[in-house]
This record gives sequence, structure tokens and C-alpha cells, in this order.
Amino acid sequence: MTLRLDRERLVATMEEQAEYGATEDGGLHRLALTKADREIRDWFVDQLKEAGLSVRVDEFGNIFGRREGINPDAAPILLGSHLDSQPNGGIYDGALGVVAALEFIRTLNDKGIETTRPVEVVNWTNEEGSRFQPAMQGSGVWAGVHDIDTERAKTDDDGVALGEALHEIGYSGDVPAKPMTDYEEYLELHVEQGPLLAEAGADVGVVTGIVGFTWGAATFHGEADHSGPTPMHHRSDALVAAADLIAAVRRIPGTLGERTVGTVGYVDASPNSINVIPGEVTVTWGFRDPSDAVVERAYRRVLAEAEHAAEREGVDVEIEERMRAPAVLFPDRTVDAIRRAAKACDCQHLELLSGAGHDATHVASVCNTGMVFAVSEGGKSHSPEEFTSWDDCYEAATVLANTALEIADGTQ
Ligand code: HGY
Ligand code: MN
Ligand code: MN
Repeated sequence: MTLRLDRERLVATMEEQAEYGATEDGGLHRLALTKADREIRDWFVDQLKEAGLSVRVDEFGNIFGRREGINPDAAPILLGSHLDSQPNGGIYDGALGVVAALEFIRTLNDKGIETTRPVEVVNWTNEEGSRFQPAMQGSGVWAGVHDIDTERAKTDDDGVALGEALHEIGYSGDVPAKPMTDYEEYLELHVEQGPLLAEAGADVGVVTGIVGFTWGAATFHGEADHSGPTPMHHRSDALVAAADLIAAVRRIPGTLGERTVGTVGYVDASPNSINVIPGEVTVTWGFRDPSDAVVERAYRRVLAEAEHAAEREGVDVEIEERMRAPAVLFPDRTVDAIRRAAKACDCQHLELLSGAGHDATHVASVCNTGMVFAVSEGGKSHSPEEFTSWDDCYEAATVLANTALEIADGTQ
């Protein structure tokens, strides 16, 4: 008999969380460690306490809630995702995974279900990697991929250090940011953020793994000068070099793998004045591919292209890789458990690789890990147009819950 959740409560909780950092056009602006992030974190801690969970916050601001099991020594299962958003992002990215985990706990409480294993729920710090890089930062520190002091020293565009911002919002916790015990499984529900489920007419996605990434920035140093009297052959125009690199980032994926993608998402030109030749320009790159070797080739290509662009324009260039995340494949036993739950819930499922990064990338290096995807209508994400119907949210949350119940060895 499959566990059914409280659909109304799931929807109401999703709508409630979407109020924190809400934008006029129905999106979310809830950057990591800002006031809106503090507010949603306070809200989340209240929900955990109301559900009877013990709460702890680690030194990197990751928030955990714990529901005891019949066997307190059994390795817990961990469910969750992230509550920070992109600038002007969507209301489902990350939040659906946290709310679905909460709904699982609330349903266990309603039905008086005791699980053999303890169940923990987590909100990871700074999954998005927009204000501070890298992405999946909190789960990366927790999994031992990143050094906590190095990450706490990272600064945003205004020079604010992450550790300071964490302290400012009151979430620099006292628990070490690392696994306090062995975990049996980590399960994350997330919106697909791509078009495949919708195109296939599937109800849910059974995620087989996540692509690898390289993210970085190239800063071109030219000479700011008057755009009028400076003859063309006297110029060292940082923006012209940056424009060359932007075109190259677009070209590189076509020469690599079928699934290679490349993006320049951030450009900062100074002094950014209509009649000044740009003196300094920073552009970022991001490449992803299912193969780490292809990601490495993309990285080498972008380095070479940046050097050539700088040479052609007679400017200097500084290059900094800000993130390298490995491609991961989830273990069969977890993928099988999610597939079984999808079938038990009578959901048409599609098996797919995630083109987006998730905290599961790093947690997969700590314990068995798997993901369930909910349908992203139109495949849009990281924008207010991000949309998943409540039915699709409910279906995917039910598959997550039934997978978790089986692994937590719940006795109904
Ligand atoms: O970039 C990503 O894939 C994620 O949204 N941080
Ligand atoms: Mn996300
Ligand atoms: Mn995202």
C-alpha cells in the first residue's frame, strides 16, 4: 500500500515558502545569506520544530532536522535540497525538495508511522552559487570537498565575506560541517529544469546521475581611454577581447560532446561608460558534460581562447577556475528503489541524467544517493517562468516519500 501525502498541505507549504523573497513577476529573489534567506531559514526551523524534529545548524549554515527511529543507532536516511534561489529565479528550484521532505515527515507523524531508521531533513547553504561561488557550496563543505575556512573567506561582488554574511544572518552554527554519522541514503527531489519529462509525457524522472562542471572567470585588463580622440590602432580594449571569448564559449561545445553545454552568464565591464574604452572586463564561463574528460578539454580550450583573445587585442588576462564538480552516477540500488516507488505510485517514469547541478553531486561521495525529478513545464528554470503543476509536485513528492519509507524501513 503506497503512502499518500497531504496534497493540500504540500501546496499550501509551497505557496507559503514562495512568499519569502517573492518578486512581482511570481519568481523568487532569495540569494544565499541575504535577509530573504535568513527569513526562509527561520521559517524552515519553525516548520522542523513544529514537526517535532530536533534541529541543528552546522558551521557552514547547513540546517538539519532529525526524527528519531525505532533503532537510534541505525544509519539515518537524509532528505532535502536548498532554499536559496537565483536572482529572479523560480519558486520550485530547491524549495520543492525541502518542502517534499517536510511533507514526508508530517505524513509519518499524521499516520503514527515509526521508521526503523532515523530520518533527517536538510537545507544546504548556497546551492545556487550565484552570490558566492562555487555552487553546491554547503554540501561541498559538508562532504569534505571544500575547506570550510577557504569557503568562508569567499567574497561576493561587494567584497562581503561569506563567513561574515553567515554570521550576520545568525546561521553560523556550532556543529561541525561534516557527517556526524554514517548515512544509509540521501534522496533529493528537484524540478528537472529541462524539457525531457514534459516531452516524453512522463509523470516523474528517475535520475541516473548528474553531469560534471567547470566554472570560472576571465578578467581582461586593457586601458581605459577617451573613445573619441583615441585612434583605433592605439587602443587596448578589454571588452573586445572579452567579446572574442564570449563567442568562443558559444563555439566550443559544438566541437566537443553531444551533451556539452557552454555559457557566459556574467559580464562586468568597467567603467561601463558610453564614451570610455573599457579598461577592465570580467566574463564567466560554465561548461558541463556527462564526461569529466570532456569537461577538462573544454577547460583547456577556454584557457587557450582567453589567451589568444588577450593577445589579439594587446591586453592582459587573468583566469580563475571557480568550480570543478565531477560527473556522478547514482548507485543501482538507489535508482532501483526510486523506480520501484514510481511503479508502486503508478507514475510513468523516464530515466535521465541531470543537466543541472545539485547538492546530490557532493553527497554522493558520502553515501548512497538518488534523485527524483518533477516535470518542468516548458523546461524553463532559473527564471520566474519556471513552472511545475501542483499535480506534478504531488506525484514526485509521493515517489520520494515511498522511496524514503522503504529505505527507512517504515512499518505502516
Ligand atoms: O548551476 C546549477 O546547475 C545549479 O542550479 N546550481
Ligand atoms: Mn536547485
Ligand atoms: Mn538552480
